[in-house]
Amino acid sequence: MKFLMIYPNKVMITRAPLGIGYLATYIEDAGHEFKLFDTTFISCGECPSDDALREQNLQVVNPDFEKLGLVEKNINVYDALEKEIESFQPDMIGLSTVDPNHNFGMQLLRHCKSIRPDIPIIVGGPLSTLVPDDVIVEESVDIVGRGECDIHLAELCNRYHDIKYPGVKKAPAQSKSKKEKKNLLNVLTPAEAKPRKSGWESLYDIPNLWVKDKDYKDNGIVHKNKVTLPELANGLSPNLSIYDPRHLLRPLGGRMYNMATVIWTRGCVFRCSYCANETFYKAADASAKEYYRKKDVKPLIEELSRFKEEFNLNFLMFVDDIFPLHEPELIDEFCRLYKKHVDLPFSVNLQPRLVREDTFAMAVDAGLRNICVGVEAGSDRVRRKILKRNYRDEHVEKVFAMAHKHRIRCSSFNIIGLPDENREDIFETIAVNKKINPTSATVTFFHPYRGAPLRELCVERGYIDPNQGKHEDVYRTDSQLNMPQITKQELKNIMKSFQLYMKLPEEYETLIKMQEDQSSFEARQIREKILLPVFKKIQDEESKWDFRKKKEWWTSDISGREEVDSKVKLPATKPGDAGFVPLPVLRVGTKKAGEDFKKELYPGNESVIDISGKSATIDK
Ligand code: B12
Ligand code: SF4
Repeated sequence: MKFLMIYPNKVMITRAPLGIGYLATYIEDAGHEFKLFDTTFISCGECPSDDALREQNLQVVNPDFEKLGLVEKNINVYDALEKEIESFQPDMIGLSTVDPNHNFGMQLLRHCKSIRPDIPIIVGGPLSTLVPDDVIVEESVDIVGRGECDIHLAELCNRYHDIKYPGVKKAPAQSKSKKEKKNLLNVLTPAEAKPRKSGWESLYDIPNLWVKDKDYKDNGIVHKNKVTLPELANGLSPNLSIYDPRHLLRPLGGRMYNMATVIWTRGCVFRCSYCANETFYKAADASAKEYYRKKDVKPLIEELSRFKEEFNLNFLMFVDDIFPLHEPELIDEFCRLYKKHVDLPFSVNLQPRLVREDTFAMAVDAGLRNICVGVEAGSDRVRRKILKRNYRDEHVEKVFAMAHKHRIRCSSFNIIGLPDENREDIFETIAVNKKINPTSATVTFFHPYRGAPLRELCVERGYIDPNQGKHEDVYRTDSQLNMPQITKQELKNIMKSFQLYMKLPEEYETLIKMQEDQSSFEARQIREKILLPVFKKIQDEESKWDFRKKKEWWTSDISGREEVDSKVKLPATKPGDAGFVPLPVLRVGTKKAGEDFKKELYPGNESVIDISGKSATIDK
């Protein structure tokens, strides 16, 4: 049978989602046809792209996306979907959603149902796992998939094939090795082996699925099955060839890479309150420990080296919630094989508590060149009490010190606008970032996505409406919380200035504060004419990382060495201290300081700026 999967990516967020990739593999492996309808490169609304939003908040420097074809096509997405259905003639339609794209996904499904009411529809993905009741009530939805459905969606296709094409043999399964096939069969539960009912009723007992009764409209019955966890050790690889190759074109530090997002482990042992992790493992009735699973190293390496060849990759981005640096033996095996068979620079996500010096050094030796670390909040109170993240500043500082020592790129991840967080708390986050000196700091607004325990607190305190449904693009653009201690506008202002506070020397603080509220002409002038030019100089330094070239160039050189060997000139990289390129020391409030500013920051028309006392004024 033919399965059409919809990926309703409304804001152009590139990177191929692995979940859909795995489902494609297992469906094809079971002998069915899989097609993806991906809206990433179709214009679906007014929201700017994710990368554009990050650039607006000074968090990254983007290459020219348009030149590289990374643009949204101006066509009607509903017409495009209709055409796809007409030409592919699917037997079943699937949709994969997370909270912010769920509403849009549902609009697409309603359209599908209106033109082809005969095609059954299944919705899955993180949102369906977290809040299945919110999904099953939708009229256009027939089945909800919960948890990791690698095996069970394929099983649904098998059974639906038998309903729709009784007696017709489906194409043979495509698993390449016997071992893989055995693995596929092993995961099927005894429930699947018992004698089945016929017709739609034969779908009622598939693990992980909630299936509407054939008489649902009259009796409202939903057949709910338990969520099981697939065994990962020898699992199949995701099919990335279903994606538009532009998903692999990713910027890092201002340069473009042919980069695949890949994953070694699934799950996480922590239970931070703003994250869906705890709700995920509870849905599967598992402990955090059981939920954290890994693929065996050998099949993982085979997968990565195959991807490298197939997609001509020059960088790998591991998206594991926590890369297993805390398991030395495993890392040792991984690093040895990775160096030999993959040999590409790579990036990982780390939890500060789990980082060890020895495994960190091994990973750097194998090609680790970028780390992403959740700092989230600088205030100990906010971090521990609100976010339920139990580590101290020292843990964070240690990880970034390791990155600097090994001269690799490092990003901090930060959230502002958390429940009960005030202005002072946010400035503690800025202070920690100043101290750890990351190459780049990603900052987002807290958003209480459905399924995160912290959402309940927001509802309880009246910070959000319990039925709040507008989730699109909020996490980069706006806070959605109405809190007494800080306004949405102030949060927006701080977001716009976070990078300036963090990267410019303290002497600039008065000026930065003066321009936080950008509603006046003066404030805009200070930002554009004084602060941004200085900031750009610092940011340019970050764009000089180049992992695409010779291996020797993968690490930075903070001592300013110009060459690796006599024939090859290195770009002048100083990323290890990228956040703090020496700037002229300014003494705000003195005549000398005013002159310094004029010369350094506003060459050509020095008369426009007058700095006196603690405040600066700009002549119009
Ligand atoms: C990697 C990742 C990303 C990457 C995706 C790139 C990539 N190549 O995968 C990037 C950075 C782009 C990303 C972006 C976002 N992410 Co994200 N991301 C993750 C992360 C860390 C891992 C996802 C993953 O690969 N899991 C492994 C695969 C195998 O699992 P899976 O994707 O869930 O797929 C399985 C099941 O869900 C199911 N399934 C999936 N689709 C379908 C469809 C059907 C029909 C069926 C039956 C089953 C099914 O079967 C799959 C195979 O087992 C998760 C955290 C997590 N633990 O899941 C957050 C997570 C999914 N992200 C989240 C969010 C909020 C976002 C953003 C909205 C953030 C933002 N505002 O920008 C965007 C949305 C992007 C988009 N348009 O979809 C939230 C979702 C919470 C929620 N309540 O919905 C999560 C859960 C993290 C969290 N904070 O809790 N993300
Ligand atoms: S460490 Fe990361 S993935 Fe794990 S629970 Fe916390 S936020 Fe979620």
